[in-house]
Amino acid sequence: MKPNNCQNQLSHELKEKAKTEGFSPVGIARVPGSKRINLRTASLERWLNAGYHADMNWMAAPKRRQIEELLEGVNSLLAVGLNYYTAINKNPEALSVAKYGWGRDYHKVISQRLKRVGKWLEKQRPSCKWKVCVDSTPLLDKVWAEEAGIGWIGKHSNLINSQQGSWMAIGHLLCTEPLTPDKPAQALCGRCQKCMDACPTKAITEPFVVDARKCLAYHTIENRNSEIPENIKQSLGTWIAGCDICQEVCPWNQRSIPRSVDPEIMPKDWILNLTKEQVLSWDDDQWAKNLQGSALSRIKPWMWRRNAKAIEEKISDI
Ligand code: B12
Ligand code: SF4
Ligand code: SF4
Repeated sequence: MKPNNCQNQLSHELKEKAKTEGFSPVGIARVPGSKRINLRTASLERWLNAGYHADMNWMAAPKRRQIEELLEGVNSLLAVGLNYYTAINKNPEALSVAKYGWGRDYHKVISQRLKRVGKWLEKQRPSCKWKVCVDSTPLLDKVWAEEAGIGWIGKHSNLINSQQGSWMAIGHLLCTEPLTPDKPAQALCGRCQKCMDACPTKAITEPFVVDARKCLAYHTIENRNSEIPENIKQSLGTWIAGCDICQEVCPWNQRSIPRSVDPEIMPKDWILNLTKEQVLSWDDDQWAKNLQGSALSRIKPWMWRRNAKAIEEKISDI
């Protein structure tokens, strides 16, 4: 059905509203979306069959393949990026914490702001139902963000925007209102494969496919075993929480990309100056204080200590 002027106007205003909440880029997709959605959903199936999800069994939830299961009557979605790239560097002597975790928990930031956008939409269209999805909701975040045109999925499997690079967290506002879609994004990696070459464990087994069993981010954030596997320890370097290597080398992140000045994105001091001694000596109460309101709270105090010990063992082996 052809979008009418009223629908175009509402779609435009909705995106403007999202921008006033600090989101950039923003875009809209229609459900069920293009054929690409089916292709990417089949890729999820292939990824699961290969066992690349490691112990993340929640990745197999059937809802992840069916957006309609998340909101009855869903017609459209607004996809938003939250830029977490700042002008600040960590202390070069400190342990490395992935940038997504430096500021206030992005789940909280995106969700609070998208809820305001949802309430605004409901005011314009009182019969409209909506739902906010950030990361932990079983939705293929990057796939729908690509469909809404806010970036393409790079060979490291993260979403890249041509103006902003890939340092962004993603959120979605699903709604029952028919909105005017943006054009899906086109992939711009070309022949580059810097991320694949730079990955210390060769976790990017083929373009666009990450085997979590080899990924430092998986082992430092999600792995709940008491020991980090030996082959991973050898490649940890100073990464204690997450890993940014494949994004650090990406040419789209080398350009002059916008730096966030959002107070909620600004890094906490302890994260920029973290030492092994601190990680090992802080008790659970101290960790609880540090991790309050942080996405890094997914990493439990015992995991921080386990990760630090794995780094320590590696360094003492040299
Ligand atoms: C599981 C998960 C992980 C796992 C597995 C990673 C992975 N690549 O799947 C682990 C713990 C390792 C992880 C790590 C990280 N994660 Co994570 N993670 C997720 C989660 C919950 C699901 C991702 C998923 O669906 N994986 C399943 C596989 C099948 O999907 P995929 O690798 O994305 O594969 C897709 C593409 O490869 C594509 N595809 C397949 N074939 C082809 C072919 C072509 C030509 C193209 C173009 C694409 C394509 O289709 C596949 C199916 O969707 C999402 C949130 C969400 N709800 O979606 C966040 C999410 C992807 N993570 C995020 C972040 C920030 C990270 C880290 C950067 C954190 C860090 N610094 O340590 C790392 C990055 C590691 C990496 N290189 O991927 C952000 C990414 C933001 C962005 N700009 O893209 C997300 C979107 C959370 C959010 N809402 O902001 N993560
Ligand atoms: S996050 Fe690190 S370990 Fe995982 S794919 Fe990227 S470079 Fe490899
Ligand atoms: S490093 Fe190269 S191949 Fe990898 S995501 Fe960036 S542009 Fe694409």
